[in-house]
Amino acid sequence: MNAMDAISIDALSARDDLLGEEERLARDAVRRFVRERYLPRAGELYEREEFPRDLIPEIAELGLLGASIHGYGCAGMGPVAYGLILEELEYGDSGLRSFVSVQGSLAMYAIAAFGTEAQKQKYLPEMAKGKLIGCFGLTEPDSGSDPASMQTRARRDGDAFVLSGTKMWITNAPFCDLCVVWAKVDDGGPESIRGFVVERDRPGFEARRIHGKMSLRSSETGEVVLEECRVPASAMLENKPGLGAALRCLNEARFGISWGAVGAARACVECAIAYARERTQFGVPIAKKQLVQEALVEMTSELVKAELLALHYGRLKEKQGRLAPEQVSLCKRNNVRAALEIARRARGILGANGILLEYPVIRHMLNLESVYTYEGTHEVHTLVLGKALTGQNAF
Ligand code: TGC
Ligand code: FAD
Repeated sequence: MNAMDAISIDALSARDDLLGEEERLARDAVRRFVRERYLPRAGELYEREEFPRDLIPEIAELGLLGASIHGYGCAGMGPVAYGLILEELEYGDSGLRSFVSVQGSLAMYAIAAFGTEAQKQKYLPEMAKGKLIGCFGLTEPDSGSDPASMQTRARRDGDAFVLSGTKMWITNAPFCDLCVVWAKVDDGGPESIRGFVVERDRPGFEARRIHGKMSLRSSETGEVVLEECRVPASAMLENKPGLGAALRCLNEARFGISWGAVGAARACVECAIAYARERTQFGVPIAKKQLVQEALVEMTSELVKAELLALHYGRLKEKQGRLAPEQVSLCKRNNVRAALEIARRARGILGANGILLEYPVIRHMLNLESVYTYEGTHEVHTLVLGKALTGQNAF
């Protein structure tokens, strides 16, 4: 085949044929934004550990904040359109997608699904406009995969609650306006867990930036310290007490991550193919070598499978209104692992150039290490599925 005749990944997967017009339009708008506004700065932002806060108004203008929520100024997109926009954002960088996931699928979703009408009216329209930024505080220094062991407490005191505890690894915390904090009420156990919308200017609330991450560097991560932080009783969400509500928010975000990972993987495959066609060794482009072709074919097959898996579950979610948690686990686990392996193989194909920020591959590879861990580690999702298949709890 002449090099000019090469088939594109899109032509191979033919996924576009399965998308509706509106889904393609939403995808294309975000694709343009990411390529024109984010990618030219991606390496520099990564190097400087900086999230581009100046882009928030444009992200909001595109309708990407709380995009799958209906009403309250949100775009009300279907699951597939929502997935596609996250895929395009993560083609840019996992940190860009994380910002949107945490704002929409975690903080806004928690308020939309479990908030009082007054909380929804107060927060959601401003969050959709990007005027208020939210974060989601579940993880703690001693409580990661096992959030039921959280130590954060909300003590009832008249018509207020007093929150004490530390939340760790909280995306968007350094510049948040509010945090959805999950806490055990009074002396209760996991069955007493409630969500609280805590505004940043409450005395006793502090968000400290975590520096020195070698992954997801262009996402700002922080520690949220609550020291006798008093909030009105009206800050409490109306969730059924227990861990289930927080996990329902995670289902939304995990679904989006399954799509996002595909975007990161696609950026890596495209880069590896282009590089292999250009890079000459032993007198010919390395693309002429069978081992390189085998790697590119494996990467592309895994990418197309991941794309189609996300689309399948997206259509199912559209039809049924929800997915079973095990289906979300299967999709997140498969797609993130596939993306990480694709990124590692792409890194190899680029040789020494593969470690330069000039190419997107090392950035994606390092980012995906976080994606593998957050929103339920790969092992947690293995155990969720293992339990579902065998009926045996192996946590
Ligand atoms: P378990 O006893 O199994 O369940 C407690 C209650 O929750 C219900 N439930 C779920 N509900 C909805 N969706 C799910 N996925 C659910 N899983 C369980 C369950 O039915 C039960 O309800 P009820 O009414 O009977 O009380 O809970 P467990 O304590 O044994 O834990 C289960 C486990 C380990 C799977 C769960 O704790 C878990 O998923 N751990 C991982 C923690 C995690 O993912 N943390 C993520 C933090 S946020 C984040 O990482 C953001 S990064 C975002 C970004 O930057 O993009
Ligand atoms: P641990 O739970 O300590 O796990 C360590 C290792 O042990 C892992 O390999 C794990 O799979 C394994 N392990 C644990 N339990 C078992 C078991 N039963 N069987 C077998 N293996 C097991 N959290 C939030 O609440 N909000 C956020 O916005 C947020 N953003 C994040 C952003 C970044 C960049 C990162 C890295 C994390 C973020 N997190 C956030 C936290 C994330 O959800 C946790 O890191 C994750 O849940 C894992 O917890 P841990 O890091 O404490 O690991």
